[in-house]
Amino acid sequence: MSRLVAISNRIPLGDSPSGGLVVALEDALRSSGGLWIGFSGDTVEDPSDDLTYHEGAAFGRASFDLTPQDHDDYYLGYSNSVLWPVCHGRADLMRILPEYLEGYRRVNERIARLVVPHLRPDDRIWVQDYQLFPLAQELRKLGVKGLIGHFLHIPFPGPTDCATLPNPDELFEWLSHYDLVGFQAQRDLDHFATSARTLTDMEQLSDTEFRIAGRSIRAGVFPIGIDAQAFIALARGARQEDRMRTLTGSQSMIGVDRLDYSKGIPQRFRAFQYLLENDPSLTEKVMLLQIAPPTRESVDAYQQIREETEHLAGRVNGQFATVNWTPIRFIHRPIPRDELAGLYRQSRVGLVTPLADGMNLVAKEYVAAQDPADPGVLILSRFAGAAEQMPEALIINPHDPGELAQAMQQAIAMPLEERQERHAALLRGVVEQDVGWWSAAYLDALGRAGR
Ligand code: ADQ
Repeated sequence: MSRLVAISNRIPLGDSPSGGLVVALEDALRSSGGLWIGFSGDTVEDPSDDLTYHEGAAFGRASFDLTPQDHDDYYLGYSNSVLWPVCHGRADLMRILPEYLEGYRRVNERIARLVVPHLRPDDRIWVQDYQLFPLAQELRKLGVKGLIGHFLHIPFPGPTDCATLPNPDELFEWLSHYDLVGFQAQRDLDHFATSARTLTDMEQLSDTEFRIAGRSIRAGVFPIGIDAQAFIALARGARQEDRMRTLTGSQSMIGVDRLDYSKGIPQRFRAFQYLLENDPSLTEKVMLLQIAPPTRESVDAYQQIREETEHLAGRVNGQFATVNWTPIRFIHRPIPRDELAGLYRQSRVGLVTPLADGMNLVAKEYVAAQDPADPGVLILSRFAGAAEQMPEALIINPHDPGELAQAMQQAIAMPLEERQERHAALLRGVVEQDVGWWSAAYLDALGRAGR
């Protein structure tokens, strides 16, 4: 089998806890003696003009540094102040500066130059996510002829959102240089087709074949999964000491998210407030544990979401707390994965209420962590890619506090038998369509997409 080369914005070095993507790529890379290339996380004024190799993994790892200017323009700028808000339906939060797009192009071009000397002619190249849309075009310019695929972890914008980008044509030009473009959900493939048709002279050849800018590409839906067996084992082995049940008779609900405006945390808090206002019998009986480590804090919109959520949690607690009871517990730190698995398992309700989300792995982790004999209930936003695969969850519109509050009430009161039935169906999907299934399905399609 030809070698797999994965290229992503960040490469995990050291022994930071592995998330789903890391596990997925590691598996796929190990089996093909592959190479993973990405940004080291270090910014330096004068970065090396070659990759740095790192020992200690079952596959090759090579990293590059960025200058502080590149990091500002490419990462914080175009990637996270333009593409991220647009892809998550928040064009109002976009900040367009000319140097952002220039920096984005410049860094992608530089990554291509760094990578090319390390490639072999029959490598399969798998580019990850929105930070690297232009990479295939840059690699092609340098003569790379082999298979190049892209996988987008976040939603693809529809035509109205796409049109708010400073350069919608260029986005499709970038994508046209890939052999295969993979999306999380059918919704994203549909958006891609509609946006390309609306904004370019794209020709659709079949459900999954397109001609853009004179080039043929394939596109497909490959919903990402988690390492389900590993997570089940982690949750089973979690310490039984049940901190959340120290509150006698209480039912606990859990939310775990990066503190991002796409995750619907304020909407979740407002729905909880609505629930407590309308059902006084829940006083001292129910609590919401929200774990949300801050990210991208130097981007204004992230400072605002942090202030908004802290303010709301304070208000709800001020309104309802008693000397024995704090309705919302808000933790701003990452939690070790074994502890996280245990907390999921102890929570009667899993709250996954994003306003927009590529997939949302927390929904799958929550299901995998449950005790099948006495499982909790997943409340899932219709705007998470996961909703397409998980219809047995309580599917809600996160914008409607009344609907969400009602789902919370239904989840808390749900009889054991119904909880077991819903959970069994959800667990089957999470186990069958796990992260290994995802990468195998994608790489199989990439292999067949050769020109
Ligand atoms: P994210 O937006 O980061 O990922 P998500 O899929 O929920 O969203 O993954 C978050 C991961 O971080 C989960 O594994 C979760 O357990 C972990 N995590 C979050 N908060 C944590 C905390 N406090 N402590 C420890 N771990 C924590 C992007 C897209 C998603 C898509 C993934 C993968 O936005 O839609 O599902 O990529 O493709």
